[in-house]
Amino acid sequence: MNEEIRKRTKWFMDARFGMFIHWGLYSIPACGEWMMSEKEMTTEEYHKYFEQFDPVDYDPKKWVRLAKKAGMKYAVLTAKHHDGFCLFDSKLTDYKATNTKAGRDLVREFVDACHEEGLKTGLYFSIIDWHHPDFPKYGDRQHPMRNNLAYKDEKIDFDRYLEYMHGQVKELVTNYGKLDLLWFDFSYDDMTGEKWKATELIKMVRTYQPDVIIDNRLEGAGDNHGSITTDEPLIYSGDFASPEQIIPPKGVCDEHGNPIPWELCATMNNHWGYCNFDYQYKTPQMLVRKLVECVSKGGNMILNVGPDGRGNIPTKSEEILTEMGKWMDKNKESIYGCGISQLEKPDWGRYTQNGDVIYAHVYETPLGALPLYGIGPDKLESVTYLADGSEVNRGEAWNTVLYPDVAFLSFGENPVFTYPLPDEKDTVLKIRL
Ligand code: H79
Repeated sequence: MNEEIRKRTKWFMDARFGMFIHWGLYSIPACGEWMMSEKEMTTEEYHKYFEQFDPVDYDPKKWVRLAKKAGMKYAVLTAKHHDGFCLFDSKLTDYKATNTKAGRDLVREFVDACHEEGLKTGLYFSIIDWHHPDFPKYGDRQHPMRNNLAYKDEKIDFDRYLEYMHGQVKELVTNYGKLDLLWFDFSYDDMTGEKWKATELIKMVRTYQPDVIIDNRLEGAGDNHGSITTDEPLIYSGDFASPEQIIPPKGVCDEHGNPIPWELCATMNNHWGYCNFDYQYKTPQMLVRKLVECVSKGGNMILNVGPDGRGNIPTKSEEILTEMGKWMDKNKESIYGCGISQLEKPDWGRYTQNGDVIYAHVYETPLGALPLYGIGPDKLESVTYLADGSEVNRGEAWNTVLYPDVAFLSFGENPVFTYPLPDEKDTVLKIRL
């Protein structure tokens, strides 16, 4: 990984946990952000949501405070998703929040809220646009009009689209103060890299926001992370890989096998945009474990919420974030600034590590003493429960012939480590060597 990327991404790698916010016109029909494409709707049909859009409860401070409560360090809002509707006051289109009942620039309020509350600020921007007349339609993989013969022989001027798209990105990077993160979405098939005039785009972005960190989707597509994994990343390679709804089994490495920054983006249920029939929420415990898994593999997790059309984050999402926050309150030290451990993954859970300090995330109650694989009994300096700082009993060093590299911990009477392990409260041990 080049030094520039390492420097830029320092805060991001330390932060580890962020909030993704998918919000737009699609929040009104409430069946996910791909609705326009899935239902193959024309812009005219979709326009009714533009007319209805009236987010009377929009208060981004509430969102940002909830993110903080959950232990998240950054937030990323969809300034524009694939449907082309802009939450910001773009001078290049009328298709924007300013012209709805909202009557104002909703991105500005979000950015201001992040800045005020001290959260790193990110904007998501779709490089795909299903509203713009010069974006490819018939035959395009995902365009709502992909099957509409009326567009079969339509002439478009893609350069005009690129000028529009670049112009909007320029608005975002010049009108809202310092941005910490830009999340472009997404390249596919041969629509990648220079098809988007990505070199020119990134040069422009870096002129105004030299330190902003950028995802890899102007180049990377699907399983292909792009040139970010090579010694000579292209200018538009981005700063981090962005696996979607999958934790890479071994994290993400460059071509030499060295870890590079990455961020899992994941939903709490099965949709990004608000969906009023999707109750398949992951539990807070599962999501905490996924966060720990990301950290233990050198990555971040950006967890999504999909506020409804009025601007409210669903109660269920709020509950989950609150529960995760309770865990984070006690155990955040094992997340922030932490990463891959020098020790192999133990059977009973996971290790994260920060310098010399190892954090043992214990998911399974041991049968008797807990074996700390990879730590010789004489190497162990101290072990405490991260949640309350109390000391964990050192077990007897036993069977040092068979297990020379395993220190054993006995939990016996310590009430923090109850049996069985309480749900939603995975125990973290802080180990100094
Ligand atoms: O913004 C979120 C998604 O809308 C976007 N990226 C995240 C961050 C995304 N775009 N495409 N994909 C994710 C992958 C494509 C999934 C698809 Fe489908 C499968 C498109 C059509 C079939 C999912 C299922 C969306 C519609 C049906």
